[in-house]
Amino acid sequence: MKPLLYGIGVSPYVRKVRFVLAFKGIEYDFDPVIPGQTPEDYSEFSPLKKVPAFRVGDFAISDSSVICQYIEKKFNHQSIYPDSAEDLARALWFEEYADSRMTEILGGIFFNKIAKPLVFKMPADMERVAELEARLPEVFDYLEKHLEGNKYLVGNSISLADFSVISILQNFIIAGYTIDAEKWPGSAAYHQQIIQHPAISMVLEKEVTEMAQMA
Ligand SMILES: N[C@@H](CCC(=O)N[C@@H](CS)C(=O)NCC(=O)O)C(=O)O
Repeated sequence: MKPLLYGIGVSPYVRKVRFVLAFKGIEYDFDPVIPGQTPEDYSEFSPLKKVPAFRVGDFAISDSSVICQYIEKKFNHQSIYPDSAEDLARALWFEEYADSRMTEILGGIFFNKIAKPLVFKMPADMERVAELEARLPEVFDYLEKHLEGNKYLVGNSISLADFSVISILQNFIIAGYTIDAEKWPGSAAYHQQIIQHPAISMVLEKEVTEMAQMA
């Protein structure tokens, strides 16, 4: 029986798990669950009623970070976690940074410009968008320090750090933005090359198909 991932494609937390599953070559079924409209029994394994949640047989668990660790331990494939203690800590930090500050700023822009009008049928709050746009340098200056001349955020291979950061960056791209290559050349170059990675491009292409089917 294939594992089952619950969630929606545009959630950066769901996308992170999808990158990890694609990277490890794990086939899975996808159960579309919209936050705020979760099925009755959903809170049994996702008590906060958030997406994603993940099931293997009788076992189900929620939270993208927990799910990624579960997948790592459960399936014996190429690791998403760097080997050395320091690089592991760095990768976990980038996951935390993507899930918190990047989601606050980039995800906030996406929520106000795209999700509010499309999903919640409310007008985009452009004042809030402008406030968040003013904070973009905080994020990209920080990423730039780690990316200038580097292919990956941590070490010499792709890791959970990249999957986490690219997940939320993708919502920024969907909201109609690009990374300013004049101000942040390392981040722009990194983004351009890493989205060609098979695990990442496969998931992003799948999302486009799913969105077209929903339209
Ligand atoms: N820490 C959680 C965050 C998940 C999360 O906030 N998901 C959002 C969708 S992007 C959600 O389900 N929100 C619904 C809610 O807050 O009730 C994770 O990493 O999975």
